[in-house]
Amino acid sequence: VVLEYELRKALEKKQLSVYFQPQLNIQSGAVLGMEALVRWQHEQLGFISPGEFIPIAEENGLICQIGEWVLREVSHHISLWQTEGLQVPSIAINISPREFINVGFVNTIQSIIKETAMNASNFVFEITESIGIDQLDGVIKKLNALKEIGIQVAIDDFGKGYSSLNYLKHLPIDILKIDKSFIDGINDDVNDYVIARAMIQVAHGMGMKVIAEGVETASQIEKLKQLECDIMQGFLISKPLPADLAASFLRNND
Ligand code: G
Ligand code: G
Ligand code: MN
Ligand code: NA
Repeated sequence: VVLEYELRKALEKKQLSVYFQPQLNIQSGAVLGMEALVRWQHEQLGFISPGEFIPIAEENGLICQIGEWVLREVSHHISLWQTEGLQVPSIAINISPREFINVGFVNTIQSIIKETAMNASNFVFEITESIGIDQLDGVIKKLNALKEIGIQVAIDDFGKGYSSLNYLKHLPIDILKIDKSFIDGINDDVNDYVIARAMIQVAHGMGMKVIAEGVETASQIEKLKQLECDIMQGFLISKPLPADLAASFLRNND
């Protein structure tokens, strides 16, 4: 109740910020991307987790304004970093179903990209299985429109929800992100291992790249290397970083 009001204020008063979590090539360690993750520092309440406020924003529709703000903010940082001479990898942005289903979604994205003079190939949009399998035709059309602009599409938290393989079969997806729950058990739980292996095989067979989410141990990296997973992301490599530290990360890994 209060949070909704506070969140509106936070957007106006610029109390939100974007953090960036690096995504590395598993074999070479090169930085291939970073995921943008929104953060909220409240004056009195302190840090409020996106796990808490994103669902509220999805419910009251504020997520659409947050999403536009995140895209502008990310664009701003990309410009700055490029000016500093940094090699900026693609930046992944989480898109909620509520944003995606908006009639004007693609147009809004297109005009922000134009207005901020960005190259669309700087962006990967992460969608989840909850995007709506019942309106598959509409989803496909929109994803194709995004891809025509030059934006890549990743399917996030893969394996956690429903209709997973049906999504892969029908949607124009470039990157599959294996949900952290499978990575957690990849060394100790044979089911997690076998499922992760199958997901990587299926994705590669369909020409997709694979990102392992939530990598926390060196032995997970070893397993993922064996399975020829492409990209890793997780606390072992780096937690999500504020923009200045993300820039340092890019500089140090150049
Ligand atoms: O950063 P953290 O792992 O705590 O994020 C929690 C959840 O909030 C994740 O599901 C993540 O996808 C979501 N999230 C973080 N930033 C954004 C954002 O900018 N937009 C949307 N729609 N979701 C986000
Ligand atoms: O739903 P989505 O995959 O977008 O959420 C990403 C969330 O996962 C972010 O909130 C991020 O902080 C969190 N995250 C990223 N790497 C790790 C990790 O290695 N361990 C844990 N516990 N969380 C992680
Ligand atoms: Mn994500
Ligand atoms: Na995820």
